[in-house]
Amino acid sequence: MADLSAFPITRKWPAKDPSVIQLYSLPTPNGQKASIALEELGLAYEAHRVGLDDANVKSPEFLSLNPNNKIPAIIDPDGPDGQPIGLFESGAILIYLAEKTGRLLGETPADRYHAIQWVMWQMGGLGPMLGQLGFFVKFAGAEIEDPRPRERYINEAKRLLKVLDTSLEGRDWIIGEFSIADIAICPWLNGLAFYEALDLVGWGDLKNVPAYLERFYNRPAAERGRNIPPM
Ligand SMILES: N[C@@H](CCC(=O)N[C@@H](CS)C(=O)NCC(=O)O)C(=O)O
Repeated sequence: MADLSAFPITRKWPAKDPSVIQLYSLPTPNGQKASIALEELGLAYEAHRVGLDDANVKSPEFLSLNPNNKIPAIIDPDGPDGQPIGLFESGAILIYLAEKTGRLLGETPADRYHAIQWVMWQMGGLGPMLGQLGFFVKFAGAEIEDPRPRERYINEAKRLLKVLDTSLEGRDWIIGEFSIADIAICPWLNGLAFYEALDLVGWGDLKNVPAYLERFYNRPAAERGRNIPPM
């Protein structure tokens, strides 16, 4: 039986079965990436609900696994060399799970780099920009009178969506075949409806992105993973 007692997070969120991957998350766009990847890959795991309030993400136990106080994070009891490994940052988690199973990173070495390239595009561009858009359009930022931050993030979201739309021309998935890049990108596209920002970013004018998103959540694993752990 795996021993996870070296990970203080397991004191606040005890593992029922320490031999499987432990997921600490919430089904936000970043959280969904980890749960959907685990579902797609058919890996055994246990999901622990971590609220975004200080009592959870800023608890000493959570910070012991992710000093950056953000979900998702995982512990794999069967990491490299059979030793347990803890990981945070959804992009790193996606690459780790894909490499662990040898799946969802393309068939060829070139495809592998293309998948990683689009994961980086999502991590450095789409995610942060849409996150800021949500803040300035739907949350606290909506009260800020200066229109410039709101406009800036709306324009940047439009630009990124156009990049994606053009790159999807003639293909079902962003590198051709389904990969972790799609798992990184689609939960963020899905967040636009929650932010009530679809019209603002010109969703209706996009040729390929809306069908891409629908195709993604039509996958049974994506449909399951989008609600794990329950909000
Ligand atoms: N770059 C990080 C971002 C994760 C992130 O922003 N998580 C949010 C929820 S979607 C969070 O935990 N926020 C809590 C906080 O900032 O205190 C990743 O991709 O894992």
